[in-house]
Amino acid sequence: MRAHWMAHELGLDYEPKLIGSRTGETQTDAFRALNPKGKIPVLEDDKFVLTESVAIVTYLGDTYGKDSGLIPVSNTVERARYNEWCAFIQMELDAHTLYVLRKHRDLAVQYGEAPAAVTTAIEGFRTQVQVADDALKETNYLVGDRFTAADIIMTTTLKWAIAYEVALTPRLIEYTDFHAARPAYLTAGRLTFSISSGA
Ligand SMILES: N[C@@H](CCC(=O)N[C@@H](CS)C(=O)NCC(=O)O)C(=O)O
Repeated sequence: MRAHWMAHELGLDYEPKLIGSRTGETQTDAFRALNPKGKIPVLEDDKFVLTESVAIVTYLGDTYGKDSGLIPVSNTVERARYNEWCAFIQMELDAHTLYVLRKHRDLAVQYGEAPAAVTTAIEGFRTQVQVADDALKETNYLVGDRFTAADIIMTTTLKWAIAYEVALTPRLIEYTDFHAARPAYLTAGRLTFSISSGA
C-alpha cells in the first residue's frame, strides 16, 4: 500500500504486480531471486531492484518527484526530520509493537501464542504513538507544513492499528482520515484491496 500510494501521488505510469502475503507467492524461486527476504514490497525499476517499503517510497520521490516536495531535499533539516519520523514509525510503531501483535495474536497459528508479548506490544504502541499525537496536535503534517511521504508511512501504520483494534486518540483518527481521503490513497487502496481482502 505504501509503495502504490507513493507511485500514485507521483502520477507514475507503472505496472503493478499484486502478490499476496502468506499465499506462498513470496516464497517461489522466481520471487526469492528478486527478494531473498521473501517479502513484499519489491520495486523493479529497469534493472534496479529495491526492497523495504520506506526505501522504495523514498527512492521514488528522490528519483521521480524532485519537485513534488514529497521527500524533503537531502542535507536539510527537513530531510533529517523525515528520516527521524520514518525510523521511529518503522521501529517503534511497527516492528516492536504492531507486528508483534499481528504475529502472536492474529497469526498465532503460524507464529505461536505469546499473550505477555501481545500485552506489552499494545502498551508499547500506546506509549510511543503519544509522541505522534503530541506532534500532530496543531498540524496535519509530520514534516514542515506540507504533506510528505512521512505522512504516507504514518497513515498506513495508523490504519493498521485501527484494523487491529488498537485504540487511537480522536486526533490521530482525524489525522488518518484526513490523509486517507487523498485521491492517490483511494486509488492505491482500490488496487490493493483484492489482495488484502484475500479475494
Ligand atoms: N520491513 C519490510 C516488511 C515487509 C513485510 O513484512 N511484508 C509482509 C507483508 S506486509 C510480507 O511480505 N510477508 C511475507 C509473506 O507473508 O509471505 C517493509 O517495510 O517493506
